[in-house]
Amino acid sequence: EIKAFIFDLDGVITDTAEYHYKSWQSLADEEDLFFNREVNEKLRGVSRMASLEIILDGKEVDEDTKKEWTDRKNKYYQKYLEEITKENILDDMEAKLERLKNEGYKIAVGSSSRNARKVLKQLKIYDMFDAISDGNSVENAKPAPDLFLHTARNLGVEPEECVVLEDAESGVEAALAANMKAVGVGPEARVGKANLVYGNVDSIDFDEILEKL
Ligand code: G16
Ligand code: MG
Repeated sequence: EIKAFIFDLDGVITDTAEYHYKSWQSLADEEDLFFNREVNEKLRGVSRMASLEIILDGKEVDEDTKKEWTDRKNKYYQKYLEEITKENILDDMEAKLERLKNEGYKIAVGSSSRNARKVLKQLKIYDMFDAISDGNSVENAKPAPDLFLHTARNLGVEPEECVVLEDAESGVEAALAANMKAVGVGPEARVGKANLVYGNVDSIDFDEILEKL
């Protein structure tokens, strides 16, 4: 029996990927690192430091420099976050969240981002959620199941009673590793391991999810 829905943030509720992209691009330009949209695509759902490692692609940099670079990227990113408003909620996601709440389901956010709470406040939906887990909540990032298990514990439900909505391969893997049902948002090549896949946020059908999972 499904009792809760756990939503990824970037790529499911809102599209902050573009701001992450621009922020990494600024850093890469300043530090002469190879970066483009194709590399950015690999950073979907990946934590901040792991993202830098993907960009570095084996290039050796000392820890202090890595820390300075990720801090600087985050400073750029946080500037973009100031611009975010309700308009940045994807499609009719807010109506969908409200409907689930009204039907008695618990709703939560499970995001890799350490800025997730700030983003939710900017979107003016922070208070809707029964639990919020972010990049500060657990040590092991997606694809480890820890973040979603932490969320289920906070909601007071069993992992088997949770449905996770994710746009990243690492997030789908994390949900399945947590013994939860996974709904993928995006192309099969990326989220095809999920129990149910929708091409985009707009086509997510909660009646179908409740019927099939
Ligand atoms: C998001 C993004 C990732 C980003 C990560 C960490 O994950 O998809 O690209 O690297 O958060 O963000 P921050 O630097 O703000 O801690 P999610 O899980 O919400 O899709
Ligand atoms: Mg995501």
